[in-house]
Amino acid sequence: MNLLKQCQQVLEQNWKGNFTIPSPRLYPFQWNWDSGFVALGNLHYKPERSIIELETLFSGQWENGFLPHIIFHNEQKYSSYFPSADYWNSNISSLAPKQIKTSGITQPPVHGFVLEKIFENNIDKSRINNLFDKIVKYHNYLYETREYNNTGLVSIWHNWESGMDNSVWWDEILERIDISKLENIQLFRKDIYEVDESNKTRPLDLDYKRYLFLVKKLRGNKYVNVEDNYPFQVLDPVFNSILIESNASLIRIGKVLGKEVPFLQTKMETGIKSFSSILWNNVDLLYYPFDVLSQSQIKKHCSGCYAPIFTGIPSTDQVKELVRHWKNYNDNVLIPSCFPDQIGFEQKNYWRGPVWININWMIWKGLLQYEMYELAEQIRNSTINLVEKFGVYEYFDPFIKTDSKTGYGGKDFSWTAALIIDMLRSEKV
Ligand code: 2M8
Repeated sequence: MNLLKQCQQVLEQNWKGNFTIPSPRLYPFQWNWDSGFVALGNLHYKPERSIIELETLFSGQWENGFLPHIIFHNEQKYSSYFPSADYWNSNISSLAPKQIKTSGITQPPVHGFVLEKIFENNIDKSRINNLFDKIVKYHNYLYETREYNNTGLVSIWHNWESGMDNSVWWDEILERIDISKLENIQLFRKDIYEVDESNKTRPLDLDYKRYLFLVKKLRGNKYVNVEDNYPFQVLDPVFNSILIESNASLIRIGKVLGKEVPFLQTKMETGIKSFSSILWNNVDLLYYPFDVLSQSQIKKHCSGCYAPIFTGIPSTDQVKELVRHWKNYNDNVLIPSCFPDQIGFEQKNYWRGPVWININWMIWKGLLQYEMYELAEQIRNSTINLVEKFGVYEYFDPFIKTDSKTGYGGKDFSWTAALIIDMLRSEKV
């Protein structure tokens, strides 16, 4: 079967009537940024599903605009995921929807730029209008609740909010949580039974204990705020690049719909400046996350260092510097989640080394904006070849030349399928 058909089949199989699960059994509910990427893939062959995907996702939006990272549709039917809906206990907040259970943390806000793509496909204007309002409300929440010191940059409060769960970026912060002082956190992990070699490809129990410690703290505050000394407060360049990209889309859509969003415009302009002053490192010539508690950058070379390219934030000179970094390392062109010379790098372990399709898709898109067509095309081809050769996996070995198994994690992974469809269907420039 050709790759396009194979990817379409994955999206078909994971479609649940009004939303798409990321992967069977391993992730049996609706995930926030996954749904955005899936909507982009569906636009190429089932465009109606793209808008339904977002509408269903926003059925989980809270009254204050917050958009959870998991919406537990039909939670009684699926028990193959931990932490479960009951663990999150979103009902603890009066702001959470009554009809459906959700988590209490969010994920990178991809929905604005996805909506713009849907809009370009001429899908029902009143439905676009509705979604537009909901996404604006979500961005307002982010700036009103998460903005750091009027910088136009927002904080994430959990490593799961980054979407790059066990990235080496978060190691030091998580290690500050003294687990010997934790009361016994019970783990009912399910993920480890759903993937091969889980001891090498998924986070450890100890990691999960720390993740749940943070969840407990957040739950204690009904997920609405954090104390000043709450340990995980980070200005993540990936999350913030995506936020700014989505803002720009909302501003453009708003102009056509006759709905101006000056608040988002101002925040976006301020945020772009703060990328230079807070997240750019002038010595290493990379973007890094900023840890609010220690007031310092997290200086580790990861795929996220390049995310601002997606949003057109760096100057052309900065992009050239950025590109030089990863090309020095990798003749396969694709960007690994962590570079092999970094402390904590692990070849097979999730966000600690493997190649992920969504981040490479973002860089591909970004390079096109900078008219770096040749490199962009190399990324597109390498990404397509990788999936063609090894399958529609969740993540891939960064040493592509190894003979052994190269795709890891969930099989039939939706965003891999969706973004490959998008790459296959995009005209070569
Ligand atoms: C992974 O994260 C979830 C928690 O949200 C997990 O490990 O259980 C991440 O790769 C995240 O980015 C992704 O959205 C999610 C579903 O694909 O899986």
